[in-house]
Formats: sequence, C-alpha cells, structure tokens
Amino acid sequence: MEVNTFKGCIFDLDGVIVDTAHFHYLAWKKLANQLGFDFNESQNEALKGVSRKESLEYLLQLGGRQFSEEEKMTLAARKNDHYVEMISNLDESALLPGAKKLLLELKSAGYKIALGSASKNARPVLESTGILPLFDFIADGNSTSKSKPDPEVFLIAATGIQLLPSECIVLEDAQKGIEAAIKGGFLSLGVGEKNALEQADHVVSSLENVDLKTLQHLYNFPITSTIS
Ligand code: B16
Ligand code: MG
Repeated sequence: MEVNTFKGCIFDLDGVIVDTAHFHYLAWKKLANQLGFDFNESQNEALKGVSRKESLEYLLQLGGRQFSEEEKMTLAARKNDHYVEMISNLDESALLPGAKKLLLELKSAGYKIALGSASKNARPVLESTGILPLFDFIADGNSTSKSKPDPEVFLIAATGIQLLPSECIVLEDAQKGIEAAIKGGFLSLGVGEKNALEQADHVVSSLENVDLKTLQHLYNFPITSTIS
C-alpha cells in the first residue's frame, strides 16, 4: 500500500523551540508601563506570532495612545532594545524541553528542517542556543512582508527546503500560526494548550511528549484514492 509521508518540519521559534515568548511579553509590558498603562499576560496572547510592527499597533490601541509613524518606529526600536537586553545571556538552557532532542532525531533520520518565525531576532537566538547548524533553511521576520496568519513565512520555508506544503509539518504555539499553516496547505502540530490550538491537526502540551515515531504515527497515512 502506498503511504503519503511528511518529509520535513517547519518550526516556529518563540514558544516552540525557545522560551523567549515570555521575554517578548515582558518587553512589551515595560514599554506599556513607560507609556503609562499596563499590559497583562492574557492580552499578550494576541501578540504571539505577530510581527513587531503589528504588535505595537495592537498595544497602542489597548492603551488608547496615538503616535506619528516616526514615533512608532522609535517605540518599536525601544521595545526591541528591551527584548535584546533580556535575551543577551541566552544559552542552551533556554531551549524548551524536548526541542533539541526532536531536532537531532529528525536530522539524523534525513528529514528537512526549516525555521518559520516572525522574529527578526531569530538567527542570533538560534546561534546563542547552539542549534543554528541543525537548520537547513531559515525563514524569519527579515524575509517576510506579511505577518501570520498569512502563510508567507511557511511558504518561503517550504520553498527553501524544496518541499511542498503538504509534505511539511508546521510546529506552532500560536493560534495565528496554526491558521497560517492551514491557509498554506501544511500539516500542523500545535504545541501548547489544546483549546487555544484546536484547529491544528494534532496538539501536544510540550515537545517533550513528541519523538519521530509519534510524528510518523500521526502524519504518515495511506493513500486511499488515486488522483489522475
Ligand atoms: P521580533 P515566532 C514572534 O516569533 C513572536 O511570537 C512575537 O511575539 C514577536 O512579536 C515576533 O516574533 C517578532 O519578533 O520583534 O524579534 O522581530 O513565534 O513567530 O517565532
Ligand atoms: Mg511562537
């Protein structure tokens, strides 16, 4: 029997591989506080996977503040300074449980590995946590013009590893990221809370609970009809 199989994985970064999502939150909170309003973790949920520029627009709307385009550029840069300072001592210990083990397992079994992140800081984060060499291709905030839930970043990643969307599993912690994966025709694995990621093909609470065998079991399926 012929079996349809995935040939590669596209990993989101913040919240899937590295525990940096919390630092993004703290950096936005610091900026909000400097502007005179508060920002909490549940409001931050809407920013996961969203570009810096769009995140700032959302934050300013929450705080009821208006600024010129030039001032917004300064504020976005200030948030990034806060974030970069917070991650300046990042090392392998920032990797989320199970992430490196899964990457190594996929790599040694010959699966293609790409990054599909909205972050412009993705490459230095992969470098400082020591896992950059495991990636065949990096698609990040520097290579995209549209934010998730647009599938652009994942489509660039799939092209980069020369696979079709249907041959790649997108691993995502953000609802907008899962939406992007579905729009692009990718297989999807939600990493996090089931109710926030219910549109995904499958959801796990952590990559600690996932190995190659699990992925093969969940995503390799028999071809039941022939397309002519
Ligand atoms: P930066 P991901 C996203 O990364 C974050 O989830 C989101 O909170 C952040 O605003 C965005 O990157 C842009 O990051 O300011 O570093 O360019 O989850 O898509 O890996
Ligand atoms: Mg994420």
